[in-house]
Amino acid sequence: MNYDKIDKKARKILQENDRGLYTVPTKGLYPYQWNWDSAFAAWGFSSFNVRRAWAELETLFTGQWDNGMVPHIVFHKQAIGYFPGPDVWNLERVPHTSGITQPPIAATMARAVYEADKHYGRVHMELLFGRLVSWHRWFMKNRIEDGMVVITHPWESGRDNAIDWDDALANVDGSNVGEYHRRDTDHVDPSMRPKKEDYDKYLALVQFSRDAGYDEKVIKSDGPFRVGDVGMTFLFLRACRDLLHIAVELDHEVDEIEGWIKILKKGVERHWNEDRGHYDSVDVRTGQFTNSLSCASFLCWYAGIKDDRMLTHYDRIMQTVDFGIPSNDPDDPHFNHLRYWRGPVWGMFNSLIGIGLAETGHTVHAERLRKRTQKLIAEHGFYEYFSPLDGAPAGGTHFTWTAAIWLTWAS
Ligand code: 9YW
Repeated sequence: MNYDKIDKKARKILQENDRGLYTVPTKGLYPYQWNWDSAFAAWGFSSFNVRRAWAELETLFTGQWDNGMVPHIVFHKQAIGYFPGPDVWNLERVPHTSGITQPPIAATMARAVYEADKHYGRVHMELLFGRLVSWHRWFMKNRIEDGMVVITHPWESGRDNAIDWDDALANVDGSNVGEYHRRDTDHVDPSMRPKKEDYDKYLALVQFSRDAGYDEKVIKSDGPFRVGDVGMTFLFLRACRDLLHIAVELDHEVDEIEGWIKILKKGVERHWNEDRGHYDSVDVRTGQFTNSLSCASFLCWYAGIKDDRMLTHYDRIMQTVDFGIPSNDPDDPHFNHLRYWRGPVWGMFNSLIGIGLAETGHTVHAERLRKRTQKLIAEHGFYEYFSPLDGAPAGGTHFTWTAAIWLTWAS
């Protein structure tokens, strides 16, 4: 296999999805700037154009709210083909944004971009640092319960229709959202996307937050969906550690960030589901575990938790499928190998799990995961996700984050 050719293709995908100062996840299906996709894009750009990598992150933060929140989508300019657009979120600010957040991996990726060229990056890192701190402070103030990061919409997790949310969504009434035209299924096979009843609930949650004026206090007291997301907690803990590292490097105060890390480490303990023997999400409205073993549970190592108990599940799952790590345990009766976050394997998720494995000393596991991901992409292309059973490509094509992780990790 000629990897030079694939490297070139990956760079070309980033360039094709580049809208000047931000990158779309893929053209057609996702025509705006998505939060964590952009952080991956910046990481990818840092392998050949550090200047462009900083622009990506800086443009993302033009969407930051006054309260520190960085939204999951920034609608820089009007585009067709995606629903729900800015009119549904109905926010006055410019640039228009959505009203929820997404996994806060920007600090982690900013650190990687900075380390790619410290001389060039110093001033950019200084400028972004304060913005990163205020986003993290927003999380600590509004979204931490028992040390866990609480999501108020499945979209915030980045794993929209994960099995983890099924029980909690039973409390959301999607029957009154009115008529709407979904656009995702115009682009992609509907059997690979969330179902209509899921979308009804996603919209009901958007309408709830919008009607509450996006007031976090009201969302906390009355919100119908509030789940301590194990993936968010691990990613945020990781991001806080990276932010701490940056703070030390730039000679900033560290006490506040160290305090956050302490709280989040307690949250990690709360995520441990003793009955099932794995990290799990928690419905904070009921106090119940979601009893779902997803790819997010394997982010423990990426968060710096040296916990070998998860290796037993990891090895079992990797023996069950040809291409890991599936977004959900294949032994779960709700597993579906092609339906989005209910089974498919995502290259970008593998990169995070693989880095975590390597950093905690599981180098054989890490290398195997990297090689399998490499094979998937090299043989099939830069797809959004793949079947873990036979590697069949699925979802959108020419995907930014799949190209980004090829350049930085998989190749
Ligand atoms: C949506 C863009 C986004 C990702 C999410 C993924 C999906 C759909 O696509 O969300 O309509 O926002 O679940 O993680 O950021 O790639």
